[in-house]
Amino acid sequence: MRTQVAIIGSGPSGLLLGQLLTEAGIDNVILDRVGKDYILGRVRAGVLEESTVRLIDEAKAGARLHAEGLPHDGFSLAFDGRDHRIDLHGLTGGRHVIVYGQTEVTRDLMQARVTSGALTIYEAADVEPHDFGGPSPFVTFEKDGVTHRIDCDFIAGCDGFHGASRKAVPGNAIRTFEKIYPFGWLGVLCDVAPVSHELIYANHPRGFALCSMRSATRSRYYIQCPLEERIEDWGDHRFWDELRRRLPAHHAEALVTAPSFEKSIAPLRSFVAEPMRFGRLFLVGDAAHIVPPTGAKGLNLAASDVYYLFSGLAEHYLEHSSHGLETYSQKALARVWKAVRFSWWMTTMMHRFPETGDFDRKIQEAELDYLTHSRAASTALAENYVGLPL
Ligand code: RFL
Ligand code: PHB
Repeated sequence: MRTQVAIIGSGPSGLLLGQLLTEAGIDNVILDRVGKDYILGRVRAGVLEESTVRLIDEAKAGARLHAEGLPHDGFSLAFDGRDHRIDLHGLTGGRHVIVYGQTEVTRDLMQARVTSGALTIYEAADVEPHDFGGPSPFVTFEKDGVTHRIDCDFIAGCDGFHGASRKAVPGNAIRTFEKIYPFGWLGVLCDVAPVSHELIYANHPRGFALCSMRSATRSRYYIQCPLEERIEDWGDHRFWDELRRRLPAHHAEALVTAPSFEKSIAPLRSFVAEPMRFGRLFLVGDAAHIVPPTGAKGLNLAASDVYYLFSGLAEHYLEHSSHGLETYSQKALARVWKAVRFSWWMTTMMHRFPETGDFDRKIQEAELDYLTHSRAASTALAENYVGLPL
């Protein structure tokens, strides 16, 4: 088999890139290790920047997002028992974010791909990129006991943090940077109206909590927990009790609960691999970088990588210029590091660190006080949250 761009991974970055390429008339094939239902069963991000929405529109997959997504003009930072609203709209000259789940983005992109007739191969085992240092790369995989080969011009490694693409790069060609946080997030999903119409990020002596949502009738709640916690030990009652304790009293009283139908613990990590291009192999999204979810940047960064790579590929095929592909890694990493910094900063400011002494705690209090009382500081937070320019 032959295609122009072989895409490894059918998460949001692989699907978005595939749809943009298909719309531009550039042939592509997507391969994923798992099946469609498994991918749609993963519950992840929920906040989209406007530039991510524009790209989904360009991929002709934005209709449901515009009908059902919830525009948010602000959110609350809760500490000392009170809400401190960050007015995203007022501080950024009218910008906002859209709350719409990653699962739904993925579903819409999958549907657009089916409509366009482009090929996706699910349950492809042992996917491996080859010869990307030279002019004729190819990808091999196993399907139904048979080994297959796809020859291509370029390979896009959109296969997440644990994927095969980054692992295929020789160790001496790549540099990685990592920070592991000493806690995780325990998250639940349930069908009940959200406690507030805006997101609440709470810093409390018992730990961080986040009240988010997927729609007017579906809530997503998280609490900071030690990494060694076991999900079996967290019945719904214990979760709701702990969440209430971490919220300002008026929210705790207003919280309506329902049985959760998804519950999981995610570790928090910052990670960047440099560069993001190795000859004809390009790393995209979580394959190249991970941010802790506190800044809601993971999915949005995946989308901005896709924007730079798609622009480079379109320039290559339609304008016969290699400039965009040559500068991909540099452009993507400049935006990645700013989001890594923002996510690290939000995480540091909002969580309780087990080893923190009195001095660090006082600094955290001063930071929150400054942030919520200085327009300049609030503006810096708001412009990063709605998304820096591409
Ligand atoms: P994905 O979504 O991980 O998709 C990668 C796809 O590649 C496939 N794959 C392979 N295919 C072939 N061969 C292999 N060897 C393969 N290995 C993997 C996988 O099956 C999968 O389909 O990466 P992508 O597309 O770059 O998208 C990135 C986003 O998913 C990610 O940044 C966010 O979801 C991060 N993230 C969150 N971000 C937020 O902004 N807010 C959140 O609340 C939030 N929660 C989360 C998250 C990520 C999580 N992970 C990765 C465990 C919660 C979790 C649990
Ligand atoms: C979510 O709704 O899952 C969510 C929202 C905001 C975040 C992280 C996760 O910062």
